[in-house]
Amino acid sequence: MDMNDEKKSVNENSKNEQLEAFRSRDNEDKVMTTNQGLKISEDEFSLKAGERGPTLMEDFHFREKVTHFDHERIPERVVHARGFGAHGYFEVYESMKPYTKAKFLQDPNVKTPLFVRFSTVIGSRGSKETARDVRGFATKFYTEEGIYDLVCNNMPVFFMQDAIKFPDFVHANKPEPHNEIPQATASHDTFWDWISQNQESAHMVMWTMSDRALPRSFRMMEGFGVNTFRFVNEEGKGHFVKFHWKPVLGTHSLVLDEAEKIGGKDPDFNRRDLWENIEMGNYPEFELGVQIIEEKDEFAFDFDILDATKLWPEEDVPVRLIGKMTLNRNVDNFFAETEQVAFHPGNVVPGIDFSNDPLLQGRLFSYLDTQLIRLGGPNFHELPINRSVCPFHNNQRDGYGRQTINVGRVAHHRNALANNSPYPVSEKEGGYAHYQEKVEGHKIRARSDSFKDHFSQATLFWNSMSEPERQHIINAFSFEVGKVKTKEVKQRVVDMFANVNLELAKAFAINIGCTPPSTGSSTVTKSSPALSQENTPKKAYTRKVAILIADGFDFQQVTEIIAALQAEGAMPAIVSDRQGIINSSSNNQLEAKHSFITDSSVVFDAVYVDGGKNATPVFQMEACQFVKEAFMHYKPIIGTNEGKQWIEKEKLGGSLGVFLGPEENPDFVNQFVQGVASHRFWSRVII
Ligand code: HDD
Repeated sequence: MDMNDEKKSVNENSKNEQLEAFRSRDNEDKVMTTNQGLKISEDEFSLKAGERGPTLMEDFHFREKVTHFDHERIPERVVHARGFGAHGYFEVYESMKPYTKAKFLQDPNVKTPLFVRFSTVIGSRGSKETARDVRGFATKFYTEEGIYDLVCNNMPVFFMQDAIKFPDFVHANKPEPHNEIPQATASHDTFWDWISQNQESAHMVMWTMSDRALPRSFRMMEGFGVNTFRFVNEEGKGHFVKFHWKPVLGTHSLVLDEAEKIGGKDPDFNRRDLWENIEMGNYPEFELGVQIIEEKDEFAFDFDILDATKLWPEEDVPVRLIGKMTLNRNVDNFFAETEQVAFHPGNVVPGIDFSNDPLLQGRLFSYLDTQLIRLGGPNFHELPINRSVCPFHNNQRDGYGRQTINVGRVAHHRNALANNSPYPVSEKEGGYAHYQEKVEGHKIRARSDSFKDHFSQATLFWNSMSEPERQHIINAFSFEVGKVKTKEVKQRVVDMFANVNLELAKAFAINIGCTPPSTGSSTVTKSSPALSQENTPKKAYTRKVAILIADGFDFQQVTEIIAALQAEGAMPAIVSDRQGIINSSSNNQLEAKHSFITDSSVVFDAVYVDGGKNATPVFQMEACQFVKEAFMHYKPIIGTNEGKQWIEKEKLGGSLGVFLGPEENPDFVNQFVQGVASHRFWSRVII
């Protein structure tokens, strides 16, 4: 049979339709059975020898039930254990034919289904989501030519240049092996010992000490393919390419104190945000960007384009936006989809190929290998979430958990018994052909001199930061390295980062009791505005605003402000000293779904306090605390009626981003809504 006979076109719904065949929703009104289909008469008492006697071995139902339970867990991912996934689709804006023959990048009318898993890296499966960490951003495209995995992080560089160092780095970063402390953080001796012995990590450490490591939402992070890949077009011409995801909502972060508190209040903060927004129809969107370098320009830069500790400054190599992904469907079952999904940077389609980046080369081994232990054998491609939507045929057989029943006696290539099927096809007919790059050299364990500048781009990153971003980096070093117990390690970190920027190293050295360095080596003055989050899009859309009201609140004023926020797509949430109905002074009612007991200001982006004529002293105290905390986190605040008086009593009136009215300022609602859209007032003086 010709392969083309069974080629189906892929559309937005192809994956969903395929998954439907595996969904089970038929438990309702059904008799309980064993896994063998036997009807069960009793599910609460095990079979015993006498009412007070021992349980009998022959109780097959008990054994089946408990055995299944005993085996419910699989090993968590060795890195990126905690993650959260969603389904969606991708559309290309215009054909990328000049650069790549990948089919899903040709036709703007085609919607390619996909699945994304966002993750933290170091924490275990149950760890808090707001830890200072890199975030994973892995996308599985179900294309008509097979699966394409784009396995990204939210930072564009990596800790090392060669994958052989990855196990050492992860061992140093994970909780220390003797006592498994600390969880989900790099703030300990082994991590900083490794960093200070591996100076190629300097650039990536600058990113992890920056606001990028504390994303406000998975919906508000960039994604970067990090490694250099290759586009190959129909003519066989190659171009180097780096991939980017740009969130339509812009790139936004939490502040450190907020992130730490949320870690306790709501360890699921990021997944809850993604889940709820998809449920509400606020579908997250990310544009796919590519940076392209011609092969003739491989050596035209002052860094090696195969070095994963280097980015390609966007001002030098512009990011071209070539398409958009929309996430529009939550999973039905976390384990079946998010936990069992298996990514692999080696899952490519014709038109996408690799470079000789030594980090990428190592990744191409690790991902398939890790799935074998994690998912228990070689048949994980048959799991519904991992199945390609285009047909797959080969002579691979058997193994744990095999589901396909391959009919017939032939499982070998080349055969005459089955008309030499399945058979390979030429490149012209869609067969994947590796890019024919000419390589030669001696077998050596060495690294090119072009990989040896470890600090210039770390300084470029520092130079590109706004003043508040720099202060956050100093705070982060002071916190993370401050937790290190070994003095020599701390001092080595200080001395290492003096090579990035002397003022930075001096500032955190003082905070952590080290000797401030007197010399630094960086002469780099270049900056890249694209690296600062100050220059990212900002919107009020989906920002959460706490509305603090007590009994006797001003219904007309409160509903006017709620309507103004909703008009911009912000999400007001009523908070009071109790959940339930709150009565206004005019006997109208609003329902509080949040209380001071269940929530605090850290899980909101802005605060409105109206108060209420019947507010108790305890309400006033709680509301003031709520507002003060939001104030400390530079958030927009608005006050009316009693709320306004409390804000003034706390001496917060007149501060930047605090809006009181209507008497003092008739335009205060409008200004507050604009404030919600600008997110934080960094120039506010915090007393
Ligand atoms: Fe990796 C998982 C991203 C370097 C080895 N990696 C993993 C995931 C992401 C990344 C997003 C989670 C996928 C998921 O949600 O299931 N990794 C990256 C990026 C890197 C990188 C952007 C730098 C360019 N990784 C890297 C190296 C190695 C690995 C150098 C090994 C030599 N990564 C793995 C792994 C994981 C993994 C052990 C753990 C779970 C999994 O693969 O499926 O194979």
